[in-house]
Amino acid sequence: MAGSLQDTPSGARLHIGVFGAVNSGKSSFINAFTGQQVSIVASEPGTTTDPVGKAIEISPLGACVFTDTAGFYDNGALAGVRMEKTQLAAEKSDIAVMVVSAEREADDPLAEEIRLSRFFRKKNTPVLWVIGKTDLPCDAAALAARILEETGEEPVLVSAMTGEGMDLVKDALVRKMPEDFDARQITGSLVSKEDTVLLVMPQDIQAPKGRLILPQVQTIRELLDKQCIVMCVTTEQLTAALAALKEPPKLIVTDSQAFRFVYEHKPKESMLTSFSVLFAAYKGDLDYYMKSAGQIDRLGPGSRVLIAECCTHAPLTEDIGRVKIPRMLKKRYGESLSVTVVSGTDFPKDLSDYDLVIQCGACMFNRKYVLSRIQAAKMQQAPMTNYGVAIAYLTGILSQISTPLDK
Ligand SMILES: Nc1nc2c(ncn2[C@@H]2O[C@H](COP(=O)(O)OP(=O)(O)OP(=O)(O)O)[C@@H](O)[C@H]2O)c(=O)[nH]1
Ligand code: SF4
Ligand SMILES: [Mg+2]
Repeated sequence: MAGSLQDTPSGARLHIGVFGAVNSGKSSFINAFTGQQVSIVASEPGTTTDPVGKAIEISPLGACVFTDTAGFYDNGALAGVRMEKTQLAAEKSDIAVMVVSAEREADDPLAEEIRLSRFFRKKNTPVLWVIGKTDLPCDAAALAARILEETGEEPVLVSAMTGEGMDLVKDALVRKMPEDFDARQITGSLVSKEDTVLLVMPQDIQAPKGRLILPQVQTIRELLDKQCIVMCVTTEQLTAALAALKEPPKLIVTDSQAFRFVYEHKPKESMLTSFSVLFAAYKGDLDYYMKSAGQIDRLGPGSRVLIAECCTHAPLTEDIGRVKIPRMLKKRYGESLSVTVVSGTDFPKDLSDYDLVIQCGACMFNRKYVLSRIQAAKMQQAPMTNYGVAIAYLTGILSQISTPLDK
């Protein structure tokens, strides 16, 4: 999802996925709740075929993405493919809204709804049950009682047609909002108010002309919000910047490429970390990534490594995942070490074919989605690290890095 510099990046927004049977009124619900025409509505079942995401600001929830999905109980030829995409949207959701039409009978087993809600429970994803189309002459109260009995959750009764109940949905979503959602910080407790932070940001081909890359922008913004004193330099200006400061900076954050140089030139009082390690902690499970990085030493000729990208971006010539990391690993263990690259939905369910999984930086994705991949790896006891941590480990600098886990 391309956004302007003014937008909150998609990965930092609250992802609200809307799920339910075909024709249950999911698209109408999103349109009515957001007050916008996000999705096409039709009486034909199976109208929404691909997940549709809409970035929107909703007070007091803040920056959200609503994702409309293809419904369950679709008998069409493409139902399997559609359900896989719906499942992927489920993995990304911070909160799930389960829409059930009031037209459903109270003794309907709601099989798919219950199955998906169990999946959400396992992931600790809050589910808000919504009974829609309550303007129709149906026994919504009996259906609500049945859902409560089955799930322990009290559904909110709404009508997209009249707008009834939408305020209750908003209140319920605020209550369901994961407690730590806004509290997560990129720099954690490494710095606080009035600390000086020096950012070393070599401007290479990753950054389009006139722009900064997203992790740099997000870090600067967070440090300003924390009322830190922020100074940004390219590698060449590091020494001059340090000389201009009365005292050494509390923290230096550098691009991984310049880590060795910065490490050798920094004042000993300053903590040092890298953008990629900060983001590994912000977006994933740094502890597991760091432990799994040790697996790199246990690889050998013939080992199998999976590079898992989240999206299908156009690869750069010096692509970290496709070029740099495979080159570093093969230099160590020879050409017989095999590297498989998968993107997006191709992430394999069975990881037993691989000795190590290396996850991308997930710049376009939210924490929930990355954690769902880490969870899958942990359940199979598959070591999983990420680009930033793997590079820091391979270049021997991981042990010298300050991380938000240190405190
Ligand atoms: N009376 C009434 N009809 C509704 C309401 N919400 C949706 N509908 C109707 O139900 C039908 C299906 O609505 P959609 O919003 O397209 O349902 P959906 O769940 O997105 O359907 P798929 O994308 O096909 O899975 C349409 O004919 C809507 O007009 C409502 O609150 N009241
Ligand atoms: S780091 Fe991952 S999400 Fe970001 S562009 Fe690369 S593959 Fe896509
Ligand atoms: Mg729809």
